[in-house]
Amino acid sequence: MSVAQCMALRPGDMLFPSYRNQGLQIARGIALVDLMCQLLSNTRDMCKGRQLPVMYHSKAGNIFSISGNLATQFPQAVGWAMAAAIKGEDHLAASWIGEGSSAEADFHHALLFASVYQAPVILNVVNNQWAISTFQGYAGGEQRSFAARGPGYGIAGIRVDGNDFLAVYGVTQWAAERARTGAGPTLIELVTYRAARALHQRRSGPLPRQERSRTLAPGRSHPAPQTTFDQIGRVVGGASPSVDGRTRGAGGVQLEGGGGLRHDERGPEAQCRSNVRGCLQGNARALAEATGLDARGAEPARRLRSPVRGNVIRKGPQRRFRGNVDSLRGDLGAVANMNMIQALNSAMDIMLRQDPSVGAHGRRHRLFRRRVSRHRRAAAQVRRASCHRTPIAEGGIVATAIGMSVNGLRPVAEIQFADYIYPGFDQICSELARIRYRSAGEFFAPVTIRTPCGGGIRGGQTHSQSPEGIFTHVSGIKVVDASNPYDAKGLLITSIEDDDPVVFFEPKRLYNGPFDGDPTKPAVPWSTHPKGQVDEGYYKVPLGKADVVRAGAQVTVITYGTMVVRCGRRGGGDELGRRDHRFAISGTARCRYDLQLVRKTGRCVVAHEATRFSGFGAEILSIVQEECFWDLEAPIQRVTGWDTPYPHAFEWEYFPGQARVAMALKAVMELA
Ligand SMILES: Cc1ncc(C[n+]2csc(CCOP(=O)(O)OP(=O)(O)O)c2C)c(N)n1
Repeated sequence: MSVAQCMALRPGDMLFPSYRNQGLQIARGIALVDLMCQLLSNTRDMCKGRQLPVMYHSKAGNIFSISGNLATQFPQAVGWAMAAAIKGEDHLAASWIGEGSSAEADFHHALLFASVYQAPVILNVVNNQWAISTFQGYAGGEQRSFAARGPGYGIAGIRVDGNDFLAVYGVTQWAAERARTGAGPTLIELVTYRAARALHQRRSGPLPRQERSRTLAPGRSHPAPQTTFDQIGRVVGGASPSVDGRTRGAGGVQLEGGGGLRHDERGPEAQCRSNVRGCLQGNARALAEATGLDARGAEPARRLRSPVRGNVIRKGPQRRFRGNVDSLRGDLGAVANMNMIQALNSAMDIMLRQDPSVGAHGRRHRLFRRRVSRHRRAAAQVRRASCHRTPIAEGGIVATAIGMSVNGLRPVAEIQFADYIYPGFDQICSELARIRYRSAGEFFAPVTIRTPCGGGIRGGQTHSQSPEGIFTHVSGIKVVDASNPYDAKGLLITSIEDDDPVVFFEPKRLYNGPFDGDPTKPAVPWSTHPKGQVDEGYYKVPLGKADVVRAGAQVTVITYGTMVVRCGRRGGGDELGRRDHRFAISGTARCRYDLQLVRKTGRCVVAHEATRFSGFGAEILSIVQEECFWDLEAPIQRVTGWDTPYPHAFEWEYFPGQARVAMALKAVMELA
C-alpha cells in the first residue's frame, strides 16, 4: 500500500506516516541501512536515540517525524496542506492511520478542517480490521465503512482493496489529481487484513464467536495480497493505471459503500472502476453533493466549494510585502498610550506586515478584539490569506497550526479562553513540544498560542483559570504570562519570531488597565502607567529574563501576570505600602530569576493567581530554596488562589488580593 501510494505522489508532497508505513521511506529512496540504524539507535540513527524503532523521519525526503500517539499527525497533515495552498504551492499532504485510530478526535478534526478549508490533502485509513486485539467494529466499522465518514464531512470518501497494488495506485493518483486541481481533500479507506487471530489468541485467548465469523483472514474469505513484481514494473514503466478504466490488475475485491466485501470474479479491467463505483453507489447522494461526481463516477461537474466561502484557501502566488521592512521599524521611538489589547494588536500588525510567514489562526472572543478579522485586514495589505477564523475545535486549531509551521509558516493560534485550551492539550504537549526533540532538530514548529487567562471578570470557573503551571511542566515549550502593555507587545513579537513553540497567556483583567487587586475601585487606564507608554514600532522583550519593577531592601517578591501590578503598587496603609521591598518580576514563567536579589534581602514571597498546589510558585520556591538556602532569614511565603475551581460567587475571596499579600509580607518579616 505505502509503496503504491508513494509512487502515485510527487517528491514535493509531504507525507505524515504512521508506524506502519515503512514502504513510504523505501519508496522515497531512504537507504535501508539508515532505517536499520534507526532501529538500533546507534550513532547513525537519524533520531539520535530519541525515538522508538520505526519512528523515522526524513526532512530531505519530505517525510514528517512519526509520533507514537495515534492519529495526531492526521490534522497536522491538513495544516501542512493549508499552508501549501496559502503559499500558492502545488504540493499536497498525505497522512495514514489505522482504522482503530479513526475513533480519536484528531481523525474528526482532520476531516473537519480539510472540509472547511478545502485543503489539498489525502487522508488514508488503513483498515486491517484490528487495532491490536480490538475488532474494527469497536471503531464503528460495522455500521458504515470508514470511507463513508468522508461524505459526512462533505469530502469525497472511497474504499479500495489495499492488497491490489494497481487499484491503490490508481485511487491515490485520482485523489492527488483532485487535490492538485482544487477539487479538495479525499478520504481513502484501504481494506486489508491482519493475522489477528494468532495475535489475539496470544494476548487475550480465543476470539469471541461472532467476531471470529466476521474476521477476514488470508486464504479464507479474503484473497491474499495481489501485488506482483509485474504490476509494480508496469507502474514504474509508465503504464499509468488509473481509476478511469485503464487499470489492468489481477483479481481483487469489490468494495461497496455499504461495507460488504466479496470476491470479485469480473475481469481485472473493470476492477478499479468498480472500486470507485462501488463506493459511489453506496454513498451516491452524499458523494454527489460533496464532490459533484455523479453515481457513475463521471468527472466532477463543478469544483468543490467550501461551505464557508471566506474560508476557501485560494491558490495563487503569494504576494509579498513590497514596502521596506525598515519603514515599519522606523516608527520605533514614537510612543503611544496603549492598553494591553492595543499593544498586542500592534505586535500582530507589525508581524503580519513584515513577515509573510506570520498568520493568525483561531478564535478570539469579541470582547478582546481586535479579532482575526481585523488582523485579516492587516494581512490583506500584503495580500495574504493567512488569517483565518477556525471551527471551534481547539485540538484541530493547534494541530493544523503545527502542520502549517512545519510547512514554513509562523502561525499565531488563538484559543478563546485559557479554560478551553485543554482539548488542544494533547497536540501541545505530545506533539508541538516534541517535534524538534524527536526529529533531532530536523523539523521544528514555531507556533505561538495566545490565550486570555485569569479571573476577575465574573467569568466563573470556566472563564477564569490560570493554567500556566500545567504547561511549564512540559519540556519543549516556553510559557509567557505578560503583565503590562509594553512587555506584552515585545514578548509577543519575540515569541512569534522564536523557532520553538510558546504558550502566551494574557491576563484579561489587565487588558484595559493596571489592576491593583481592589475590585471596588474603577479600572485605571493604562495611560496613567509608565508601562502603558508603548513604542509604536518593532521591538522585542527577551523571554526568560526577570525584570525588577520596584527596588527595595527587605523582601523580594517574585511574581508574574496579574499579580505584578497588584504587588508592585504602593497601596495606602497596607503592608505593601509600609515595607520597602524589592521585586524580581518575571515576564515569562519559565525563566532565570535574579536570585541575587533574594540573597540580599534574605526574605522572599512568591505570588500568583493560579491555585497553590503544584502551581508554578512551587517551582520558584524550590529553586530559591535550593540556591539561596543559606541566605534566607525566614521560610519563603506563597500567596496564591485557592485550591479549588474559581468560584463564581466568591471570586474576590479566591483572588489573592491585598489582605493576603499583606499577611504574607508580615509573616515573612516576623518569622525567624
Ligand atoms: C493515543 C494512543 N492511544 C493508544 C495507543 C496504544 N496503541 C498503539 S498501536 C494501537 C492500535 C492501533 O490500531 P489501528 O489504529 O487500527 O492501527 P494498526 O496498528 O492496526 O495499524 C494502540 C491502541 C497509542 N499509541 N496512542
